[in-house]
Amino acid sequence: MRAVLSIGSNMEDRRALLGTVVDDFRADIVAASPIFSTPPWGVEDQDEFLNAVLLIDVPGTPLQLLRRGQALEEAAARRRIRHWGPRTLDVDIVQVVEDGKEVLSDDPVLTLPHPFAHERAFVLVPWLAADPVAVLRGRPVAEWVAGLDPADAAAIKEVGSLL
Ligand code: A4P
Ligand code: MG
Repeated sequence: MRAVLSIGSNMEDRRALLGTVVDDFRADIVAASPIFSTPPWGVEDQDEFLNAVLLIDVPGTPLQLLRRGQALEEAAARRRIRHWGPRTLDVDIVQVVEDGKEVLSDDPVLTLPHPFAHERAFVLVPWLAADPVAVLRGRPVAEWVAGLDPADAAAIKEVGSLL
């Protein structure tokens, strides 16, 4: 199964926290974006995030992958205080592709593709950097990026390497 992970942090040692995800998935990583600094989306009165995107090939089911990401969030001592609020580590599954087809799910436990990915510059810009030919909801990610508000896209700034 091929999956696209969006990882983010806006608390504590953000680079080290993103690094815990890289370490856990090291054997599965197909491609990785650089690290980007991104203005907070949704809830704006919080610190800047660091975000990145990983392409991975992993065994198991999408639900097992969700649990693996949640274990990393737990390990980062993540507290769910506020929806869309500050977090030590967020691991979201943006997309799963099985047998060349995008897996679709409207289950609230695991919604696929991620319901907001196509409108989030902090997901789309890193994803395009990791995979220039990526497709989301049948449309090239390059086109989703081109359709973003230019100010939102320009606010996503590369700040270093993830790997
Ligand atoms: N869930 C359903 N589908 C998925 C999926 N595809 N991937 C469920 C991951 N989880 C999924 O998530 C709530 C529930 O979503 C989980 O129990 C899971 O079963 P959560 O992470 O516990 O709660 P949350 O973070 O408050 O909500 P949510 O919806 O995950 O928030 P988002 O969408 O992750 O947004 N701005 C910038 N610049 N960068 C960011 O990374 N992140 C957020 C959080 C807001 N603003 C941001 C960023
Ligand atoms: Mg999340």
